[in-house]
Amino acid sequence: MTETHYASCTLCEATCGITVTTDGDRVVDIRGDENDPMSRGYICPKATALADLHHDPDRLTRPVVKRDGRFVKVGWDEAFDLVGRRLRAIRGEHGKDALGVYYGNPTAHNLGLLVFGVPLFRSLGTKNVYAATSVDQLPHMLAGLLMFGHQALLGVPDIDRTDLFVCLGANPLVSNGSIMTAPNLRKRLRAVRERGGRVVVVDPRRTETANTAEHLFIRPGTDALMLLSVVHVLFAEGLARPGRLADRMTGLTELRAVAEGFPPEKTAPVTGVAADDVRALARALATTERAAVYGRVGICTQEFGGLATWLVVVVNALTGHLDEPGGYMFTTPAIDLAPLARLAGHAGSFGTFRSRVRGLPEFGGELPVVTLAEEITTPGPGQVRALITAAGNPVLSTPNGRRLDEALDQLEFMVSIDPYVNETTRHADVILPPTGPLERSHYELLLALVSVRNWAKYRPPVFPRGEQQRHDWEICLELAVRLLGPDVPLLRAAGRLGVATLSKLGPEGIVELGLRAGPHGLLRGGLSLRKLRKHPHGVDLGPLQRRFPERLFTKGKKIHLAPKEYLGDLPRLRRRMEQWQPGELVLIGRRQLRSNNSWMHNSPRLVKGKPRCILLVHPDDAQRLGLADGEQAVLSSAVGEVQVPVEVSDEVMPGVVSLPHGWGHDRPGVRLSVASRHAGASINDVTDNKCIDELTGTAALSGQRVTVRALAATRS
Ligand SMILES: Nc1nc2c(c(=O)[nH]1)N[C@H]1C(S)=C(S)[C@@H](COP(=O)(O)OP(=O)(O)OC[C@H]3O[C@@H](n4cnc5c(=O)[nH]c(N)nc54)[C@H](O)[C@@H]3O)O[C@H]1N2
Ligand SMILES: Nc1nc2c(c(=O)[nH]1)N[C@H]1C(S)=C(S)[C@@H](COP(=O)(O)OP(=O)(O)OC[C@H]3O[C@@H](n4cnc5c(=O)[nH]c(N)nc54)[C@H](O)[C@@H]3O)O[C@H]1N2
Ligand code: SF4
Ligand SMILES: [Mo]
Repeated sequence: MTETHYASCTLCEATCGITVTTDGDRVVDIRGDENDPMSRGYICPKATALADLHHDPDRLTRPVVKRDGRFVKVGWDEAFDLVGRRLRAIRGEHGKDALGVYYGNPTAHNLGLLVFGVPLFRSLGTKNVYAATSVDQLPHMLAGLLMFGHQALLGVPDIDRTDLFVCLGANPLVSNGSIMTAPNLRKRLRAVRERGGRVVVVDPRRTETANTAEHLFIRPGTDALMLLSVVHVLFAEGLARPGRLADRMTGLTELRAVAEGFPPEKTAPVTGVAADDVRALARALATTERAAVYGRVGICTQEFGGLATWLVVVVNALTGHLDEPGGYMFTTPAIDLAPLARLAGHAGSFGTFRSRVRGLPEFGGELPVVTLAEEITTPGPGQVRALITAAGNPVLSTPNGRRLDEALDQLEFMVSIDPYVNETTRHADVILPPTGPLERSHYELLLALVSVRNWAKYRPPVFPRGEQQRHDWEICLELAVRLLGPDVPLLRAAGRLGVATLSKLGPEGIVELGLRAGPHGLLRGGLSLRKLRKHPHGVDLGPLQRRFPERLFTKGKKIHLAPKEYLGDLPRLRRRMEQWQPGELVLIGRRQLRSNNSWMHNSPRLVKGKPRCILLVHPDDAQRLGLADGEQAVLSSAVGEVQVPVEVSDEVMPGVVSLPHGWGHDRPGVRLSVASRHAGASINDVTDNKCIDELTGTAALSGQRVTVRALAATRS
């Protein structure tokens, strides 16, 4: 007999509502949930792949332990005993910093990892906590911290009400939006144009999004220069009008002074964006009542990611679009993590300590992952000797992945909380596999902070978890008990409840407490878990509201437009501008609709068809390098090289080549039977972990210098 369930696709930030039809323990069908107030029936091709994931014979459902180089199934107690014993011994002998942690992207989409995992990692007391943050959104969080006083204050473009959407370094038609939860962006962007508005995409590639919009090519890594020129024009032409919040803003004088040195005519040769286009953009932003500048991963993971991300906020503020409808706004989430985090002392921190080997700054209590490999391989006090990974695949997803791949082999012990034996977890001594997305309940804790409307959604599991399975939160709670004993902040935070009660409470209990304490909870008839259960499609809480100044966490509720950290980084940018040479060949990435970072290539329906790990090369460069369409080429850098097929395309600007990330599944020992037949090559075997945004320690994945040669030429 078939049954219908309402669930969420937790693969990306759009978090679309889905309707799952099951027959016993089988998924029969997955469709968009027409009644979800946010997604209204929209899904992308990845949602149906949740069925492949659920039924994937390669997915682990029981713990495995490595014996004589092979993984063998064991019971949970045996696995937990081993992990507890080994990690305690290593910590006992070498101190807390000897334990390292890396947690990855799916954490953000997993209630259990958020409320039990992250607090566990923080409670271990080690400096060596690493996350996907530093190959992703770290610069956005830094801007939140330095400008508004809280790392969780991330601005969201009010896309449904804007008349000018300027999109830098993002391709929402493929990524489905990031720090902008807005399912069906194709429809939402079409609506902007249909109401007479404009969409302008600034990107080194004419992306799928750019194809439906106005497009300006920009040379990778130069957004900060272009944005400074926008600021220059705003001041020079008397267009800087911050509006309602002007009285709260500090740093206007400093901004005017620094922007003076960056007129568009001076930056244009380096950025590739014509001075006239920059002037026109500045004027349009200043004169359009509802406009928003939005920047995403392309402006974060580059040499000047900190500066570029800061300047996006600055331009929104100077043109009066900060915290205004149709502009750059802030949410009112039903569970508001920002004040809770502040209570717990986690409003954010930057540079309070530095990494041991390279001296990179901590952010939010975590170190940049570009330095993890050397923290493992460099002897001395504080060396990482054991590693916990959770929901991460840093061998494929962080720069110089080969180096990390080798470093993992030197660990004394490694445990991974992950459903797959993949490029990273193959190094583990123990793998603890959690339940899958259809086997656990879900509440959108994080994405409600970055959504284009306010809403709340709770979804019970589609399938009950099997007797022999464990949820991520159960695994993390058990590890907390084994590693830390009952007297840990994680457990203390819940009062004197103790492990048994916490385990009974589970993520649901925590959601219930959070809802009641949240801004929608205290109202009469406010939100509770019971109410959310009665609305299985989710509850719409309306459009974004003005939140400033109340929402500011700075002293005196100020908005700091020119923090000294950014001003101090400007000489580095100026040097780069002055030393720039034409003729460099640089590498950028590319996301693909049927991929999800590195980990969904084991779904037959997502990988079928032509190979997709292909290098895009501009026709001028192809001619110069003697490359033809379909030929194999060698892409190389200072740290490594890969062999990839070439597609000659004027989609990329001259001097730029593009390769998608997340491929390279041919390493020995991975247990991904579908993915390894469509292996591709890993872009991060070529990216250098020494190329970083020096201000923030974020990986500069984009804009690294590379060389490309025809494979045939190599042979002859
Ligand atoms: N289908 C699919 N969806 C995904 C993912 C996936 O792997 N596949 N990953 C998810 C994750 S983890 C994230 S963080 C989001 C990211 O979401 P987006 O930020 O929308 O992701 P990208 O498609 O990588 O877009 C980055 C764009 O920046 C451009 N770019 C590169 N360098 C520069 C530069 O220096 N300046 C400018 N202006 N542009 C530059 C690239 O050409 C690219 O078009 O997507 C999420 N959604
Ligand atoms: N060159 C280049 N590199 C990039 C990027 C780029 O654009 N270019 N993008 C960067 C970005 S934005 C990101 S976010 C990172 C992603 O970096 P990571 O998060 O390290 O990598 P993912 O590929 O997302 O790997 C996710 C892992 O989590 C496991 N997993 C999936 N679901 C769950 C779950 O519910 N619980 C647990 N415990 N495990 C789960 C999967 O099996 C997989 O091992 O990659 C970054 N790397
Ligand atoms: S856009 Fe696709 S992957 Fe993202 S939540 Fe929706 S269905 Fe899932
Ligand atoms: Mo990401």
